[in-house]
Amino acid sequence: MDQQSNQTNEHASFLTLEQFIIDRQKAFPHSTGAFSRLLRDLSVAAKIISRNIRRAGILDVLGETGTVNVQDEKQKKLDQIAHRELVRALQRGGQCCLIGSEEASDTITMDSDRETPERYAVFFDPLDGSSNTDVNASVGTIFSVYLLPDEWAPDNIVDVSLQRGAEQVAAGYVAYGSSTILVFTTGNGVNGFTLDPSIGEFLLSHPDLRIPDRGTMYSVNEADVGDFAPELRAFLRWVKRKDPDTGRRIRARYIGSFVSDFHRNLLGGGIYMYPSTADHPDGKLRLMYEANPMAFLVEQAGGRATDGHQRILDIEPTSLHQRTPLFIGSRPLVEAAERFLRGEQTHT
Ligand code: AHM
Ligand code: MG
Repeated sequence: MDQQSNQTNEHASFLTLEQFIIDRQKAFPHSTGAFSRLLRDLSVAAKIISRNIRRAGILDVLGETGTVNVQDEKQKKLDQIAHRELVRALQRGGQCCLIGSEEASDTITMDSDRETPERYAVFFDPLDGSSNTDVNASVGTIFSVYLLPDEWAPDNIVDVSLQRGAEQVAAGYVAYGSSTILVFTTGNGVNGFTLDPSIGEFLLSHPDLRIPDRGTMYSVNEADVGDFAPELRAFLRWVKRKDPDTGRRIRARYIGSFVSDFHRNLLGGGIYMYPSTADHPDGKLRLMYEANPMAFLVEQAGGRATDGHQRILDIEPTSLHQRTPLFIGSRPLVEAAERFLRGEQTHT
């Protein structure tokens, strides 16, 4: 085959995200064009954010804005750009009537298409791990989608939008790493799409992702170990033992960018932990737009997510920015962590 036909056929076997959405529309929770359009809007925002990140060093988008967000964290320019692009895409699309973002103190309500029967609420962390952007390490966007219950009305919309993670109709993330990959679930398994920048399309590259049971990596900020509960320290000693079956030790991997750490562990098997610490007594990660979407994804991939005692998806939310301790990844490793935290296991 000559070089030209090789290039022409390069994408022939890959399904685009749009084709996938159309093909699977019937399997989507509410099987409507509105839901498909919402996913497409999110993917368009992801492409724009990806383009900004890829050219960050040559555009004036690195560094801080001089402002802090509601959690008193310094905002990066890219945090604000990512937030703005997601809000714009959802506003343009008209399927979404409420947004909760890490970068906005309150929920944002908007006029959505009054003809549309479904009303979606979307929660997102526009740019997770954004402290990594200035050093060219990978970052990500996390999103979580709910359908508002029938009883919603303009005066109760904020209250009814805070639902348990188990009610999510879709969730996903975009990892801006050595390539840009969008991974999402609608409750029917997990699929990953790699962005081909030359044609501007997400292509199905990781169909039906399953997290391996045998975890080969653990991810935690071990600088905080002095603050960890004794039960968690015991679990860490156990997890680092030589595996009696393989004679091998687990490896430590921690980027400090939840999306990237999660994505790596999803593909290779492992456990990510952000427990409560002295600085973060309730854990650091936020329930509505970090823990819940990743918990939905990991369960759909065969894994598990808890706060150490309770399934993440069962936690009743009380506020938009509430935090939770998080143990997420391969089921056997997360279950072992829970046994230690409950005091049922104390040593190897
Ligand atoms: P962010 O949403 O403000 O970026 O914070 C969340 C990030 C996660 O991506 C990452 O896993 C964690 O904070 C790292 O925190 P630490 O530096 O305490 O280990
Ligand atoms: Mg974050």
